[in-house]
Amino acid sequence: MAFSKDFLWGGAVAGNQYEGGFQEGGRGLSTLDVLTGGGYRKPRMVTYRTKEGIYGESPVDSSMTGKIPQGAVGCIRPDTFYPSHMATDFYHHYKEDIALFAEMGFNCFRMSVSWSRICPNGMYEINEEGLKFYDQVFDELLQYGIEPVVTINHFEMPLYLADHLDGWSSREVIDYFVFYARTVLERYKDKVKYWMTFNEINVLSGWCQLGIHKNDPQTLYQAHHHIFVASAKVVELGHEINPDFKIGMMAAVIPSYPMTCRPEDVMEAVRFNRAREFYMDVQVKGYYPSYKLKEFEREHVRIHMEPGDLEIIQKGTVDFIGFSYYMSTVSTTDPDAEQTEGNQFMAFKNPYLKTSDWGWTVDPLGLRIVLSQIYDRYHVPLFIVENGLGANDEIETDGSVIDDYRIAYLRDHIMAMKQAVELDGVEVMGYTPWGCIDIVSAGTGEMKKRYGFIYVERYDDGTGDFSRRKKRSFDWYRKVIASNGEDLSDCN
Ligand code: BGP
Repeated sequence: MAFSKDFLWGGAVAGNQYEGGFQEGGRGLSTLDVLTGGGYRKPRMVTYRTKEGIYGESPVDSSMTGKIPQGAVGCIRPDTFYPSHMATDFYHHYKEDIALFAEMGFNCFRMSVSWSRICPNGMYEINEEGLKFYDQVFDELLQYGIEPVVTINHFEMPLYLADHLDGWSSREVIDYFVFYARTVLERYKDKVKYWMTFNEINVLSGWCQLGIHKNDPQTLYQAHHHIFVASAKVVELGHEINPDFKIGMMAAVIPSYPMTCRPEDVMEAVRFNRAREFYMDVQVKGYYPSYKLKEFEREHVRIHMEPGDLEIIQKGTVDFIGFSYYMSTVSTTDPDAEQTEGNQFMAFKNPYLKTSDWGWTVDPLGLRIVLSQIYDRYHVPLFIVENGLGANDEIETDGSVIDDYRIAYLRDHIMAMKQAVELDGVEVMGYTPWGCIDIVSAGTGEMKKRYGFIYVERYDDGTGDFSRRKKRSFDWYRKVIASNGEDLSDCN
């Protein structure tokens, strides 16, 4: 058998995309609450109000950057639809959803805790009702033997911190974040063992994700430095609270191949891949790598550090690397190379590979390649905490959803993961496909872009009764888990 007996099989979601209940139970507002829906090549919008009281909106690019003018505050407009407000209403459906996950045989479930549900304005006030909600969710999971895998921060920040402190550009936010993290680590120390600090740390940018109003390299990297310090403090603190905690980092892994064997293309791929490796070097090895320090020098980026920051980073290295993997790209110096959509950025088209309906390059072998490369470089356990196919699922006249394309995508990726374990000796802890139940897309704000094994009747015009139905992939994945990844055959 390729996978160990305690291999973690489950699924993954994020608060702002599935939880809903945005104004229930004392929750405060978060930056993502003022993000409208969008669509394929139709940007989501941030809605805001200027100092003069004028409403405005500005587009969020594919990297979810989003900008609002200095002095303006994020605001909800009464005439506008915000998909995350109800999302897929896990807030009221969690018992039903968890029962379905248990039926599939999940032994883990990756979810995030909402900062503004615990600390409504992001500061030192605790909302007991918010804590109780997650108590109930974790208890429900544990009753079925499902381990929660918790992301402490998935792409959002309390609106108050963005509006009043310019988000992560302020050093003070480190203390607020550590306070919030301490609150959840202590509260759930006997219920949750697996944690990740920041989702896809390597792509965080702009107002929606970081609360910053400028997105130039100086502001961005200073904000990231604060996040590194905050994350390292939380890792150390977590290990003090419960030495059995496994606390990981989380990165978006989108490997890039050189388009040709021209050394310039190869160097371009090195540059592209380093943009991600930087975050792993800091959080796993515990230092700022030389190639990044040189880049800072060239770009005139000066990170302001307090005495002790580097020691904090060194001490707070993570126990494992969690990562998302959906696609690969290619690197080229050819300005006319054909582009295609990508996860949070425009990618280049690989002539050897197909793309999904949303333009993302499908590359299962790329998963084996990155698993080997990352493991060789860092020698820590790896956890694939996101992988999946966003597709336009249709309900047939008999009520079924036949998502064979999703089965094929996941089968090929699980096969590649298995080869990495069996043939390359990579230590993989677990696999949690993304959006195991349909949720709102982060990039496009759509419901139409579905990833789940479970279909949720919720649509982009705000209609739908939130009822759940199993797709064909539901039974397939149940069989995969039951056989610990040995039986990947279709259920025909
Ligand atoms: C990752 C994010 C997720 C998720 C996923 C799929 O980058 O961590 O939050 O949404 O991508 O992206 P999308 O929802 O845009 O299809």
